[in-house]
Amino acid sequence: MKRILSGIKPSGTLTLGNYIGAISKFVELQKKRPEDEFYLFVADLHAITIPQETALLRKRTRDVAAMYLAAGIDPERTVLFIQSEIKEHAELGYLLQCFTYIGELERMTQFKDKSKKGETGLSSAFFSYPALMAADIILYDADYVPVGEDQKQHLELTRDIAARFNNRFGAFFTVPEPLIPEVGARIMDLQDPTKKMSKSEDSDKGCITLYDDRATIMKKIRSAVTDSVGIVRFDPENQPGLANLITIYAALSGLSPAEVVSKFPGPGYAPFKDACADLVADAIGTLQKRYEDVISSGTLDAILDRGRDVAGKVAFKKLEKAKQKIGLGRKR
Ligand code: AQP
Repeated sequence: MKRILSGIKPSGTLTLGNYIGAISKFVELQKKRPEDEFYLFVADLHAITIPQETALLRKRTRDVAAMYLAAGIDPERTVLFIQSEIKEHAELGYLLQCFTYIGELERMTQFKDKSKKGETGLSSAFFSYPALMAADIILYDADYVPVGEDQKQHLELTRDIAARFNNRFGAFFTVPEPLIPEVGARIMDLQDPTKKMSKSEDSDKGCITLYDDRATIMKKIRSAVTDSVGIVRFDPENQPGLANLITIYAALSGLSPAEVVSKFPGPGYAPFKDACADLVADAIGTLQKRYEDVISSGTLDAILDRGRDVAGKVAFKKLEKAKQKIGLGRKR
């Protein structure tokens, strides 16, 4: 039996990128692997590395949990919890900072991107957050971590930190492996296909959120930036905007990009864009209905309480042992 773990930070409104690259893949994995254990958390401690508004953060935290359920995770087979409700994450995060080099953190793309943009007032937690992310994962000895492409580098650092700890104190943490989807690992902004679709960016037109209505989705996809070639081809290098839409279509339909292309012999992009918009609007519409059902069912808190209790016990034991290995406190 393997343990599979993933998380999303409630740092903005969930996007189609989060759904395709992470949430839907987690659900698929759970269906495909009935023998495995699934841990899923809302990474609210990560969200506050950038300033958040109190009430909005609380709402988004519940929303992420509800959206996972709406997407079809099985609450009976998932330990679903909120990161900040298990204090061991922060404590192990600190301990792992002591096993992480400043140079490694400086090389993280997310940090470099923000620094390059000349953003000032970045918190030290934003800098050190990959160590907390490592803690989130190895605290539970997760074997596999399904994530989108943008998290690959953080996963590699997690593996290095776990291996470093193990080299020093003997085999203790499981060294996790990332699971990155073949299709949809990096959904791009519809207005700027060189940029990832992100929940915390102010790109309203380029970003489809999981709360957009049908008309908004149709409009955003119809006005997505493409090119003047006029032939539906999957060519990410020369037709990046179109390739992004084909990827979205492929991910939601289960077809390969080549199969999607063969459905639209052209000329022009309008029929393809309309079909893509319909597919996205249907998928998000279904998700929204199920989200309403989850919220009105009133079961969310009980599921999160159970998740907290189960994850809390595992986390407590692992952290205690880690502290003993390091030599902290008195020997027990
Ligand atoms: N555009 C994307 N395409 C595919 N997958 C994506 N993910 C994020 N954006 C895309 C995946 O969704 C999960 C969410 O991870 P996160 O919330 O911890 O942070 P993130 O990766 O930084 O996501 P965002 O949406 O870009 O958030 P902000 O704007 O707050 O930084 C991960 O598995 C991620 O790979």
